[in-house]
Amino acid sequence: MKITAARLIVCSPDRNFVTLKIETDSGLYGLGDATLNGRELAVASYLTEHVLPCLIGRDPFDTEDVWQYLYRGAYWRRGPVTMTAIAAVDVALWDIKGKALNTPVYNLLGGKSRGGVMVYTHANGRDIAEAIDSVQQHISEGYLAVRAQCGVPGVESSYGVPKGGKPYEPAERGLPSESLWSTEKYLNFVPSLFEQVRMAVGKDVHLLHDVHHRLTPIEAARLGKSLEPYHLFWMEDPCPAELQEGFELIRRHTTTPIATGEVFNSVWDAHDLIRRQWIDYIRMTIVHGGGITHAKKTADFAALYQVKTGFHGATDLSPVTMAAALHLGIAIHNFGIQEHMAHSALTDEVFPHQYRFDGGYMHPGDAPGLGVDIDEALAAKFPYQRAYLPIARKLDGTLTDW
Ligand code: KDG
Ligand code: MG
Repeated sequence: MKITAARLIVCSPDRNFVTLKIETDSGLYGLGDATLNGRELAVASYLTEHVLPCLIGRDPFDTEDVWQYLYRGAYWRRGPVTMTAIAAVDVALWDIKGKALNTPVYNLLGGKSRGGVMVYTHANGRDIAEAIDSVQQHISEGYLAVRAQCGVPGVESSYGVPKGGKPYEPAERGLPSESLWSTEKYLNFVPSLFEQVRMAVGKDVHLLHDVHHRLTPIEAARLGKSLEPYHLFWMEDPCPAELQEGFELIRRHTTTPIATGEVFNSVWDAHDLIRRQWIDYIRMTIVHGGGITHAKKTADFAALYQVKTGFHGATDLSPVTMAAALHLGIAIHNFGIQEHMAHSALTDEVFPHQYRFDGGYMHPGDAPGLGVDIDEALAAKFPYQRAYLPIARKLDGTLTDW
């Protein structure tokens, strides 16, 4: 089989997505997600100008060789733009491979290690009462694990809390908005949030929380310690992770499990975090971390150190990435949990898919390949619109991590 064509579909059904379609001389095609929130066209250009012309004539079964060709062969390597572009190609090739062999992708990755993929979803509220309602609502929908975020008194527009009654969506059209941040107010508030949520929902529900890179290691250590009585499933991205050894300090002080890595793009970003066992869950996602080929290797490396996966799954990762994550998640032994922030009904219509939610677990479905398609005619009705993630400043105006 040979690749005959490769092109991008850029659309915005409620939010921007960049999708790669690779066609072959057999008539089969595969889809890959190339969405990098707020920097979509950089990846589109990298693919169109530099990658797609090199794919024509290659055998889509050669996922390892194509991956090395795009990674080592470029000389310039790593970084979110490059690794998202490589991921799009890699995932599309796995999709073709599954279709050609008439089997779901999970069968090519080891088969099923479990009956379903446990997912967590997002609960949020402007105050604690609303946050508790939201957690309970998701429990009644069948979720076994829920991430709780809440407005912090005295802090305008806290991370993860929707504005104006709309579902929470991180990227906004127009230029980047600015939000204000106070570490002191946050650290004083969050333990009371989880004290009340835990009291309301009992011991069995898995509760998670995303700090979104906003603390220093010693502040994160204090937070982790103060949350210990409420037995969180994890404390996510407690601080920016460029300084991997910062996590050693957090670890020394708290038994609250730690997850990080949604902004990572290769195993080298997490190398020390994993081999020193400074984290419990690695969140690097398939779309930003070089595709199924590299995510599988990263998961296997993490397995040696009893680190599990907890792949990023926000709405800026398209249904193609969600499907890929479910195929990999059901296959690997050290799967931990999968994030599931549901896409809008319109996004789901543009990307018809086989995966489904049932009683707290998701299943990738048994269709050959990934089990996701794109309705190109519908996608064309929703053209790309520039959008950005917000930025954050401390109360004195200093730019800080959003
Ligand atoms: O594009 C950024 C979002 O994906 C991110 O803010 C969401 O932190 C996030 C999460 O855990 O889902
Ligand atoms: Mg996060």
